[in-house]
Amino acid sequence: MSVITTHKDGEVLVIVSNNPPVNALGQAVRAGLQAGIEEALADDSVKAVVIRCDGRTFFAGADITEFGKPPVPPSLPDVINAIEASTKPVVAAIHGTALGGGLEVALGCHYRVAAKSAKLGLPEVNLGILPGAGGTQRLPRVIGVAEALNMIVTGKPIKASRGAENGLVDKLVDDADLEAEAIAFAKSVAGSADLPRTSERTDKLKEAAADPSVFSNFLEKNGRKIRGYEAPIACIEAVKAAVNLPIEEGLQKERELFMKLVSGTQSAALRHAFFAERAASKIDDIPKDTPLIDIKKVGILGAGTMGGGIAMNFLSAGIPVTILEREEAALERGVGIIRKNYENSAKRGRMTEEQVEKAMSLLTPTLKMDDLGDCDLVIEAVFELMSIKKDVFGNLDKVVKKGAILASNTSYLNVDEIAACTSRPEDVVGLHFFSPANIMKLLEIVRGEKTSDTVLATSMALAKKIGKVAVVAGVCHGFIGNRMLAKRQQQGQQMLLEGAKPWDCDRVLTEFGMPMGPFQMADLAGLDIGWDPEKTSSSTVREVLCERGRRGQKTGKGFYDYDEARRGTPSAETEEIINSFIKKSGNTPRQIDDQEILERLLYPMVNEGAKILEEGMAQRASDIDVVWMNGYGWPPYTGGPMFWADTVGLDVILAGLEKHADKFGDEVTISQLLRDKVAKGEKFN
Ligand code: T1G
Repeated sequence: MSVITTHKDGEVLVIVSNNPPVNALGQAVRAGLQAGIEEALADDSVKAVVIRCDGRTFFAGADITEFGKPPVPPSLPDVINAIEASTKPVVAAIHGTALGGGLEVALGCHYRVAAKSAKLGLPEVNLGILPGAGGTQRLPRVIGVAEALNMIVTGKPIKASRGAENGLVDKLVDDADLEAEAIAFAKSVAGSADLPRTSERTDKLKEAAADPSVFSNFLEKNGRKIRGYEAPIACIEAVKAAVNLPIEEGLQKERELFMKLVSGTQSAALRHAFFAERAASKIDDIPKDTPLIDIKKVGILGAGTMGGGIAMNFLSAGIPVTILEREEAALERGVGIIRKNYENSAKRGRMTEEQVEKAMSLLTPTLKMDDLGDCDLVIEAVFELMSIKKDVFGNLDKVVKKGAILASNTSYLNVDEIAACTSRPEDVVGLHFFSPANIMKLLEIVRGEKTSDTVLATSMALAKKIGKVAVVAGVCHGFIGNRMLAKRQQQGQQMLLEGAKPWDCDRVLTEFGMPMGPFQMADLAGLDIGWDPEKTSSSTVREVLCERGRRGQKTGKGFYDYDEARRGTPSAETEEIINSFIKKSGNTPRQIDDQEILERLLYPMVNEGAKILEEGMAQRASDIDVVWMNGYGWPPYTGGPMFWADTVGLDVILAGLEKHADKFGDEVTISQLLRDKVAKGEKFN
């Protein structure tokens, strides 16, 4: 069955694509589209053409799996030029998501009819490239430079209704009537001589040609967000070419920029991130048709920062939540923070007042654990102490209905030990959310030894429903993310005693592309996590900082001194404390260069990632990359720690680990998997 078929409806030839799952514009689709246009032009009885897609969406772009392979004609630009050059009107019938090359096909058409629920966008920048089939030249010609610049550089799609306002969509129709409306529209323009070819338009370019400040204003507004990325800059350059060059030269410029980006490491890393995120949702060793539990009601134990954030994920997805606290005051405070967070989102226009009230109406606060009895899932978010966790799960086991999922939001602790406190360890799983839990995309699903397939599959499906990127992790201390983080933090502390300054380490990692370094992160989280003023003994830099009231941003000082706006500056007191420890250690402080700092902070993380893989605590290396890109701000344009290690070269990583072995001591022992891969010349991904 060909992916492209054609049929006639009166004098209209309808070209239909059926290439599941998302009608990607692979070679067969491109060739079919070209043949369809040729068929229409060769048949005198045909007066107009409609292009539409079967399945869940209009073309969602070029076939990303073809990237990096030798191109097979016809190219997408050639197909689109053929559509645009057609002497018979071509109408695009858009539903689902017209993205990338899909929107470029629609821009090559003379008219666009869209279903009300459709979205239209050019997300190529998210793959480290730019629209390479005319999108950067044609979109500004239709909707103007400012909005086109925003769509192309941010990659964010717009709703069809906005398309109807800005001229991208010629007619907005009910989803069910799309094909009929598109054919009727085609019949209404059939035979018209003067077809609106997008590439011939310049009216929407004049304003920017007269006043190019639209570009500098855009950069000023978005500069911080695109720091470190190559593609956004190239996108701006391409749109400038649309304003300043004739269409042919503009298309040429776009192509040059596209070819440079698509063969670069950033795009390879971002494409890896795209597929890694989709792979993470697959659990290799459980059947695809594993039955799922229908989660209609969720219970949250603890209305603190984590409990409140976790609750919001379910409320925002329309799932009722019962939230439990021990004291009225704590409950009121927790519920109050949830409402405030929602109202802040409404103030920023991210949701309506109605949506705020709808979400809050689904929340039931309680002081009685029995009220969690009929929940389908209960998530515990109480203090990170094993004795408390065991106590809570013992009680939950008594009150929550059989068949419900009992989940712990622990960040480190042994989920099997917690599960053993119940009569139903098969129903126990770790659901490790990241703070702020209503914002951070990552969810580590911690698979216990006895966790059932149904509980695991249900957790993965639920994660998608609440908009999380979920990764399965095994039971080990700190699971995937925190286990690797501990190695980085440990080396940061170690280097302080050798002469490195906290702000040197942080600068090296922020220049690498991380949002913050180990010491900025420690100050944000609070230096007193796990610190006991009763038992403190001035035995570490961190203890002395806490003893001196320097407990992080919340106390206005930690490793750094902070001003009212929480901007950190290096602290002389911290330096004096560190120097006293260096003196006590008998070390001779030395200048540690940036490369050594980078190697000692990141190589042990990669090594720990390799151990996580060899122990089976992660299904695949790309899962580790997904954890770090979605939970710890690892720069996606390097693909995550394991992909980055592949680009640096595993032999280089191994050599670096061996070079610094004397400074690592027992903290870092080299993974056998890493050694084996180097020996075989293999990569992690
Ligand atoms: N090519 C190949 N496979 C694709 C694909 C694509 N463009 N889009 C999705 N898939 C696969 C995906 O890997 C998954 O596979 C399945 O489809 C379902 O996807 C010249 C060069 C459309 C919004 O960037 O954003 O055009 O895991 O799980 O959540 O200018 O997929 O099942 O094996 O994501 O419903 C530009 C990318 C390409 C859009 C649907 N287009 N796709 O989301 O399903 S570059 C994009 C998406 C381009 C031109 C340039 C989303 C979606 P599997 P899914 P979903």
